[in-house]
Amino acid sequence: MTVIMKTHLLVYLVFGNYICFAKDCPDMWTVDGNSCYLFGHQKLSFFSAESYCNQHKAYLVHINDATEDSFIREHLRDMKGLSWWIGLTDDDIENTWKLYGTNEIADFTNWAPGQPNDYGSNEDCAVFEMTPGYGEKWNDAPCSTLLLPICERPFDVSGSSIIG
Ligand SMILES: [Ca+2]
Ligand SMILES: [Ca+2]
Ligand SMILES: [Ca+2]
Repeated sequence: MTVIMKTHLLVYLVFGNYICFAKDCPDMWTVDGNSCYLFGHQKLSFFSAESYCNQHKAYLVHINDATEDSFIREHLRDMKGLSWWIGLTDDDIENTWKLYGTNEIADFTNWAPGQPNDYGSNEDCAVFEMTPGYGEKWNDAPCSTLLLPICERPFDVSGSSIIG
C-alpha cells in the first residue's frame, strides 16, 4: 500500500512538473521535448527570419533528431502546401551543413530525394518543404527566398527559457 501511494505521488510530481514546463512557453508557442516552438505567419528571407526569431529570444529551429523532425512535420501538416525555414545552412563551406548560429555540423538531416542540389550554385539555406514533390522533407533554397520561420527556444530544467 505504501509503495503504491509513493508511486502515485511520484507520477503526480512528474506530471505536475511537466505542466510547469508547459506554462513556461510564451502564449501562442507550442511545447515539445525541451523546447518551445513558434510557427511564424510572415514570409521572410532566411536572415530576416533568423532576426525575427532572435527578437523572440529564439533562433530558427535546430532539428536535432528524428523525434524533433516528426514533431515539426505533424504541425506543418495542419498548414498544407507551405515552405518553412529551418536553422541549417551551407553558406560557410559548400555542402557542409551546419546548425545556423553554431559551428556544429548537423548529424541529423532529412533531405528530400535529390536534395540538397545547390541549384544554380545558389542554394545555401535549408527549407522544411510541405509543398508537393518533396515528400514532406528538406530542400536547399536561395537564402533570399521569402518563406515562413519556425523558431525554437529551449528551456532549462529550472523551467526558465534560455538561448541555447
Ligand atoms: Ca532542437
Ligand atoms: Ca549550397
Ligand atoms: Ca534544392
